[in-house]
Amino acid sequence: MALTIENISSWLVDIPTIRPHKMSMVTMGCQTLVIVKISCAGGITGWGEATTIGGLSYGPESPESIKIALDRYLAPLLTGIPLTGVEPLAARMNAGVRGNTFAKSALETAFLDATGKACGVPVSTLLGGARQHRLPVLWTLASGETDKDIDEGRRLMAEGRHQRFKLKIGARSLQEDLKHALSIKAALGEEVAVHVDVNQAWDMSTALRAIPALLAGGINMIEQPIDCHDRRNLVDLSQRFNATLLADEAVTDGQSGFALARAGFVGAYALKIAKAGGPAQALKLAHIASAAGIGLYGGTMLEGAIGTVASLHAWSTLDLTEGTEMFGPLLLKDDILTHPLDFSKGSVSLPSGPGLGVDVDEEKLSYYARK
Ligand code: MUC
Ligand code: MG
Repeated sequence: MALTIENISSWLVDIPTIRPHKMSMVTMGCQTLVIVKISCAGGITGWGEATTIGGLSYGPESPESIKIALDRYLAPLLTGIPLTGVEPLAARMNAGVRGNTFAKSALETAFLDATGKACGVPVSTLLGGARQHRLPVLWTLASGETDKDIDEGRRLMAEGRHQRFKLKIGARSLQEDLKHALSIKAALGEEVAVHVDVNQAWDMSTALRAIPALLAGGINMIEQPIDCHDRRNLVDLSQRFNATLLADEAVTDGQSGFALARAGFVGAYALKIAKAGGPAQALKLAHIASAAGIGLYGGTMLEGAIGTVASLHAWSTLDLTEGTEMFGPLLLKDDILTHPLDFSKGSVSLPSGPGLGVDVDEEKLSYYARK
């Protein structure tokens, strides 16, 4: 079966967050979703989404550059050509456009949605088949204030929403960060898994001082403590401590994942569809990691519902040793789906309908779309 894309439309959709989300590189008060709709011959449509975090502070693409890459460069490459699946799609995009994996991820997602609808199967089936239909979801405490984070964590646990948490640190001094993280961990309790994400803010000597202190306080997973290019020291940290080192910014696609594994890394990889160029491309990194004995974590680029559900279809085909953080839609004040995703009891359910299994409310889309 081949699909021919006849038209590609995109929108920048700004949705406020429920509270400021403070990370080492930026504090976010609003998320911009780059929404893509492809219309195919025969009347089939497909939806995709790309997000980044804080403009250009997280990755090499901004929402505006993603939209330009889509409209100006990728759309003309793809329209009017019959495509039989995600591999010919990726080959065509990669032959004409270097990098720009966030924009390519939105298009691969939309193409998978349309193909799933045309074949009458969920995207997870196209990606190998779901091994699980509910996926665990942690929550990130990142209000920027220790007491607020403790109250938020306790409330979410009491409501039965989340039992596992991530903390964003790295913006303050090491002393302040340690006090913040260890106070939250102590307040939430021994049983509650808490990990920290430093978003590359430390140098090696800071990491060597910080990790033993975090371990002593019961925090035993550390995400991207140092610069993503400092591969040698990331490998060293992963081998040195009885902690799980989670590589995020350091691994994007299969190639970077292979290079880090070959260098001797022994932690886990945060998978993100945007870093790899789409759900199918992210699975290539996952399979390389698994072959190398490296753990898997379903990561988010703080996507809205479409990017989140696309990721869930991919993650559902894997054995995720470290769970997921697919809470993006819960951080946003609103959604552009007709029916929101079903989050409950620290998990989210994988929609079972054809394609992504979700419907977009086009009135809401145009309400929130940047004019
Ligand atoms: C990141 O670096 O992991 C994911 C969850 C969250 O709170 O921030 C993001 C980015
Ligand atoms: Mg991270």
